[in-house]
Amino acid sequence: MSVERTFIAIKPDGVQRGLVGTIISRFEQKGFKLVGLKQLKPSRELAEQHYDVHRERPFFNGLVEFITSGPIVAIVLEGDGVVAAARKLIGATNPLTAEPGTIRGDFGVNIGRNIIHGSDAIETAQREIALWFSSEELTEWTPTIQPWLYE
Ligand code: DAT
Ligand code: MG
Repeated sequence: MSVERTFIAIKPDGVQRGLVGTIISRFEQKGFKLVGLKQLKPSRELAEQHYDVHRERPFFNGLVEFITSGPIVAIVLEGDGVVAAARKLIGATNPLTAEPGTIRGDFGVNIGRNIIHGSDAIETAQREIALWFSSEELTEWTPTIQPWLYE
């Protein structure tokens, strides 16, 4: 059985626009297991660490301002291939070019307000999960539908 996990964050625009339930539903309906879920207003330090790879980019300060501007919903999902599959459900970085049917494609119009974050690789996911969650905040559990999701 897989223990692949990814880190998802519903950004302040997604929370303010009332998209939390809709977005969580998409991952649940796909068949991914929720193992971590919390709402928080991130500190500047946490946001800067999360986006450390973009520190030298011109949009970095605006991005950190935005992410720290209000509550976000932090999520850990588990399942086979969940890192790449969640990125696919999320869609391209720019919501204007993201395919319809994806979260960004269906709900966004601007790259600076693209609703949701998802880890881009397994190693990135491990780093981000450790940054946002303590191990006690993650729940090990077996959904009763598991035999209907995995052979
Ligand atoms: P993704 O979130 O799809 O992994 P990324 O890691 O390249 O995209 O960038 C992180 C976030 O930074 C992205 O979700 C939105 C913001 N961003 C990226 N490129 C940008 C740009 N050219 N202008 C403004 N914001 C940008
Ligand atoms: Mg990224």
